[in-house]
Amino acid sequence: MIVHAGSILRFSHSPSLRNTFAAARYLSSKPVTLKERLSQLIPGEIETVKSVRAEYGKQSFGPVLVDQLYGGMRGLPALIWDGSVLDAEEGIHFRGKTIFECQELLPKAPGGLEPLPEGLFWLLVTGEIPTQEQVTGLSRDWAARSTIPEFVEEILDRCPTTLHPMSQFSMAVTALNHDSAFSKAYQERIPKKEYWGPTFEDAMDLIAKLPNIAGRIYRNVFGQGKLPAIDLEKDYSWNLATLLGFGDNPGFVELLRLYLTIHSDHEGGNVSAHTGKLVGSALSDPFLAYGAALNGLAGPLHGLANQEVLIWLQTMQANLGKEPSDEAVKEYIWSTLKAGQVVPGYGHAVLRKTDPRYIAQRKFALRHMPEDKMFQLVGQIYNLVPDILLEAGKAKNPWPNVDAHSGVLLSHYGLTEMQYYTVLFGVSRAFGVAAQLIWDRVHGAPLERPKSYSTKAIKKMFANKHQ
Ligand code: FAM
Repeated sequence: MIVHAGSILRFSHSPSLRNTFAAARYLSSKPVTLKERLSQLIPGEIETVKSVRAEYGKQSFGPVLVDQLYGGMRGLPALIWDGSVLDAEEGIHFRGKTIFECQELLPKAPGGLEPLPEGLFWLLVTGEIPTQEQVTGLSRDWAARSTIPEFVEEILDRCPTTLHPMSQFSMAVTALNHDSAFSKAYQERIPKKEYWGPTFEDAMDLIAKLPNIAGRIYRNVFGQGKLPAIDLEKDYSWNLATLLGFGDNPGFVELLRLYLTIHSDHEGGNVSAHTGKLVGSALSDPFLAYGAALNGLAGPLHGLANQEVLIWLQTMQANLGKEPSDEAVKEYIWSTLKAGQVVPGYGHAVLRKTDPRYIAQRKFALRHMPEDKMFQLVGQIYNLVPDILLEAGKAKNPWPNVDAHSGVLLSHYGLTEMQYYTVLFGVSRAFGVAAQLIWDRVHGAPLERPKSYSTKAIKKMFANKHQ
């Protein structure tokens, strides 16, 4: 039996027919593409949201405290984000799956051990683990869409090498809006229920074009010669590694697969993800929305922390030598705190345990570079920082986050230009933001518009209430 995707499209919200579909997927001569699978899932998901809103729409999450308005909205329930949920103790779950489950379940490259980020994107969009064939199809689709317009190349080529790579990155991504399918379709007044289609195309184009942008920035800024062409038969990470000049190093390519998978999404409230969603809610296309998200990722308390960690570690090594004693390292950590600075790579607004993204990278390092002195220093610091942060008494979470580790792995393979590290974070974070932008258009998510208050209004509101 050969069942074509299109023929069962209309019935896919019925569970029994979904099973029929699942079987058909394997019997069909052509694997179902991500867009076909998405269109099968949409009717059921729209019904689910309708029924959740009908049943629980008037339920309360509890009080909103004045402190939350002043305190960066910590813990304030405010957003829907389907791709991932962050548990304070267990860390990120992508569509219910931990990083370690993803490492086990997602398809790998031939001979590789790390998951292909293509598979993670499929999981973020559909909630399903794709087949190897589907992931290969996605690699090919992205490679075919990867060319960037000449004028974007020129914008990048004209940037001074002193302009931070993240500024160049956000500029180039924003400029991709020139060819936005959503923007064009909106001007042509397509009906609202069809918005998701061109948004999907833009999301796919966005992800596909990031390697050529990121590669060009790297080569322009750090003088590494001409950009090679994308290979249509290779996976996304191999191509990105090749554009950066590291494609012939299998260890680096594997690292990139892991890196792009674990940095992709961290639920909706972090600065980059929320910015993407917020800007997208104005019906700005995915390029404009993600350009804005990148500007948030470029802040030192968010994605730039990976650059900050390496600067901090290198300064420590320059001052204390390559194998400093615990006492010397402790003193260095205290001197950072006493100077009024944060210890980069430690602490988190939501997490209260060691970030599993840190653990995944540590396991990778133990397999590939146990003798690396900088890796050993990262391990030594891990044994010292938490007690010091607890003693200092301010940070709610004394444990390391993802950024405490990533730079050391990249620099081990020779990617030592730390000002560049957040660009790689930005390539990965596009996966999570893009997946949510698609679903926001499916559900017709409205313009975000929370209420703000002045301090005067707050004083007036509560002046006579608690006396
Ligand atoms: N070193 C020193 N002080 C710290 C600290 C750290 N690593 N983490 C938190 N604190 C301080 C914080 O600055 C604040 O001090 P003030 O009251 O004087 O403002 C206090 O402890 C309470 O902060 P918190 O409630 O524990 O954390 P926040 O939710 O306000 O902030 C972070 C969370 C991530 C911004 C903060 O932990 C931090 O600055 N860490 C270092 C920078 C970093 O690694 N960022 C990357 C985060 C990462 F997950 C990502 O987004 N990529």
